[in-house]
Amino acid sequence: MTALSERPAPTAIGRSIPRPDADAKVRGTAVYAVDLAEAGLLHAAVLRAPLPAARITRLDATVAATLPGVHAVVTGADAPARSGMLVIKDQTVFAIDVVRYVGEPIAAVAAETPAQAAAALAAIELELEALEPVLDLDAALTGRVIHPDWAEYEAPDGNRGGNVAWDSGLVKGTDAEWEAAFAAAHAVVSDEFRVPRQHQTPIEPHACVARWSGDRYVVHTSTQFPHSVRTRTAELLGTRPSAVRVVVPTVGGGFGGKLDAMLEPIACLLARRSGRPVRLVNSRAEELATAGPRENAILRLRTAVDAEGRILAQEADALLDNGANSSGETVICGGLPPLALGATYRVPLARYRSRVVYTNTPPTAAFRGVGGPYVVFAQESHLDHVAREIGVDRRELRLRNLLRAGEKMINGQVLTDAVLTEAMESVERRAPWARPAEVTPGWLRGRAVVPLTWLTNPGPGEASVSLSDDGTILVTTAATEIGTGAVQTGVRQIVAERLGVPVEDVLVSTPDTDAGGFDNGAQGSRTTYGSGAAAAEAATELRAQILRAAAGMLEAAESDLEIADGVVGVAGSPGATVTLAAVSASAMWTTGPLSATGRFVSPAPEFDGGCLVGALFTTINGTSSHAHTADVEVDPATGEVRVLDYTVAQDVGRAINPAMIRGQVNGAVAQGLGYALYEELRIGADGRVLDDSLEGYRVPTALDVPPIDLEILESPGSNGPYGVKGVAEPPIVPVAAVVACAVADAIGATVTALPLTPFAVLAALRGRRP
Ligand code: SMO
Repeated sequence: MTALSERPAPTAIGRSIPRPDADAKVRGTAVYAVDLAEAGLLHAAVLRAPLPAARITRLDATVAATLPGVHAVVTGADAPARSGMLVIKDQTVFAIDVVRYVGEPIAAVAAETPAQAAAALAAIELELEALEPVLDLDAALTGRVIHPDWAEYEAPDGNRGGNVAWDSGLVKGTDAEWEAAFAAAHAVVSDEFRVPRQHQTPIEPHACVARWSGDRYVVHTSTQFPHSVRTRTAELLGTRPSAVRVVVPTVGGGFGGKLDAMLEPIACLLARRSGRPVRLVNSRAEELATAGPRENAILRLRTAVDAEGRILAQEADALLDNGANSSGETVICGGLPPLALGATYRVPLARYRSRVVYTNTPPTAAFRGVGGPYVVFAQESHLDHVAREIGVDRRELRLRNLLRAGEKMINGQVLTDAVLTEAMESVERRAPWARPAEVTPGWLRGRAVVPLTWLTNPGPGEASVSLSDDGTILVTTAATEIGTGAVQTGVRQIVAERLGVPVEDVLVSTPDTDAGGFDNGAQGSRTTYGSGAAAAEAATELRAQILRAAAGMLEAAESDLEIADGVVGVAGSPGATVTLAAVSASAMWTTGPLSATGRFVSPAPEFDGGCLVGALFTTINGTSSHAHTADVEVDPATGEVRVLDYTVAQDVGRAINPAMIRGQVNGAVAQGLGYALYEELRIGADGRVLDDSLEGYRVPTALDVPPIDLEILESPGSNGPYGVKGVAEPPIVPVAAVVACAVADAIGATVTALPLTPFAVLAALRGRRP
C-alpha cells in the first residue's frame, strides 16, 4: 500500500481531470427527465391513498374520464400483475381492494394540462373503510397481518410469515462455546439503538416521460439502474422486459432512491391508453412521502468481552422496516447487518438475527450504504459503552479487535486487500488521538475514531467500445452517470488509458437499454469498478484489433507498436506512425469497423455458507478499508452539536481521479452528518409522512460541514480494473457512528438514537451518569 502522493507520475489514471458534464450542469443547460417535453405531451397525476390501512369499498372514475382534456384514467383493474424488488412479489402498481400506506397509488390520470389532471383526480370517487394501521416495528411482530396472502406471493424459499417479510441470521459457534464465553466474560454489555428514516433527497425528484410506440413502451426516466426499471416495469405491466425500452437523460442524483421502477409503470400505462406521450413527475411532497427512504430500524446488541476488551461473543437482533411492500431493496439488504457487524472486527462467536418487517408505512428502499450507517452507529456506540464499562481506551479497544488482512470475516470469507490498521495509522498521523483540544468555555468536547471494512457491489455489466472514423472512441453502455463522475471520468479514464488516447477522445453513449447490454446499475459503488472492468476488457480487445490493422499499414510487428495520444507508432522509429483515424479508414474496407465488447461480474469469494441462515446477502465483495475521526463540541445549555473537524483515510484500491474521490468523500460525510444530526423523515400517528417540504426535512448545507481532511490510500483489489475498489458509497457509513461516539464522549452518556437534535442531546444529558 502506498500513499497517493508517493506514486510515480500518472497517465490517464490518477489524474484529476475535470468532468465534461460539469459545465452544462452548473449553467443549467443540462437536460434532465424533469425537463423533457415533446409534441402532444400529456400531464399525469396520481391519486394516492389518504389512509395507512383501509379496504377500498368504492372506486369509480367514470365521471373523471369524461372531464375536459382527460385522455386516460387507469386503476388497479388495469394492472393486476405483482412484482417486487428481486425477492418477494407483493407489490402491484395500484392498490387493489386494500390500501397499505398513505400515498399508495390508487389511480392515475393523463390530461392536456396539469390543472385538468388535478380536476380529474378530484372527480374520482373513492370510498375507504379504515382498518387498524400497524405503524410500529415491535408491534408489527404481533399485530394485524398486513399481507394476509403472504404465503401465496411468489418468493424464494426462506423464513417468512405474517408481518415478517424476511428473517435471516448468522450463527457462529456451538451452544457450549457460546455459554462458556459468557461464563468466562469479564463484562457483558447490552444496548438498544433506534434510528429513523432518512430520505435520499435528490435535487431532481422521480420523473419520466413514457410513450407507446405501437408495440413497445419507451420511457425516458431519471434512474440509477435502467435495466431494473425495464424488468420491473415489464413485470408490473404483465409483459416481457424487451417490450420496454428505458432511456436515461442527465440524472439529478439518486443516492440509492432511484434503483426501482416507481412512476414508470404508471406513465407507460397512461401512454398506451391515451396513445400520447405522458409526463409524470413527483412533487417534492410526493417524493418525501412515497419515494422509499433508508429504513428505520431497531438494533439490540449484547456483547461478552474479556478484561482487555477483546470480543468473545456477540448477539444482535435487528428489526428493519420494510414498509408496506417489498418494492425497495430492504428485503435483500436485510442480510447486511450480520455481515457488517463482523467485517471490521474479530467476532469469534455470534448469534445474529435480522428481520425485515411489514408496516403500514411507505415502502423503504436503498440509500447510500444501505443498512451500514445504522449498523456501524450501533456497533461503535456499543463498543464505546464496553470500553467505558471496563476502563479500556476506546481507540485501543478497536485496535485489539481489528481484523487484519488474511483473517476471516464473520461469514468465513478471508479478508483480502485489507489495510484497516494503516487506515487507523493514517488518521492518527493527521489527527492524533491524544492531541490537545481547545475547549470553548462552557461547551463539552468529545472525540471518536471509527475503522470500517466496506464492500463493492459485485454485479454484472457489459460495455462495447468502438473506434470511430475520426479516431475517437465510443463507449456504449447502460452504465449510468448519476452525478458521481464514475462514468464521465472513471470509465472514460480507464478506456483512455487502455487505448492510449486523450480522455477527451473517449465519448460515452446515453444509457439506453436498446443500445447498451445489461448493466447492474449505479449502486454499491460499482460503476468505475464493474462497468469500468467491462469497458477495460472491451478496450483491451479493441487495442489488439487496432494494433493488428496498424501493423499491416506500418509493415511492423504488432509487438513493436504502441499507441499514445491517438497515434500508433513503432517503438524506436519516431517517423513511423499512423493516426487512429487512418487505422479506422483502412480497417473499414478490409476487416470491417473495429469494435469489441467486454463483460464483468465479480466471482463470488469462498465463504462459510453453514453459518448463514436464510441470508440473501452472503459475501462481502471488493473490500475496502477506512478510518474516520472527528472532534465535536456540545453546548450543554442548548444541546447544540458542532462538528469541528473531520478526518478520513480511505483505501480506494487505485485512485483513477483523486478530485472526484475527494468530492464523493465530502458529499458522503455531509450526508452522514445529516443522518447524525438533523434528518428524520417523520411519520405521524395517522401514518402520514409529516415532512412535506425541504423546509421541514432538514438536510445539511455548506455551513454545516466542517473542513474534511482526506488521505487517499491505495491497496489495489484483485478484481477491479487497475485495482480500483468502490469509492462513493462507503464514506457515509461511519459518519453517524463517529459523531454519536464523539457526542457520547462529550456528554458522558451512550447515545442510543439518531438524529442528535438539540432536544435529543438535552435528553441524553439529563440521563448522563454522575
Ligand atoms: S444504496 Mo446504492 O444506490 O448502492
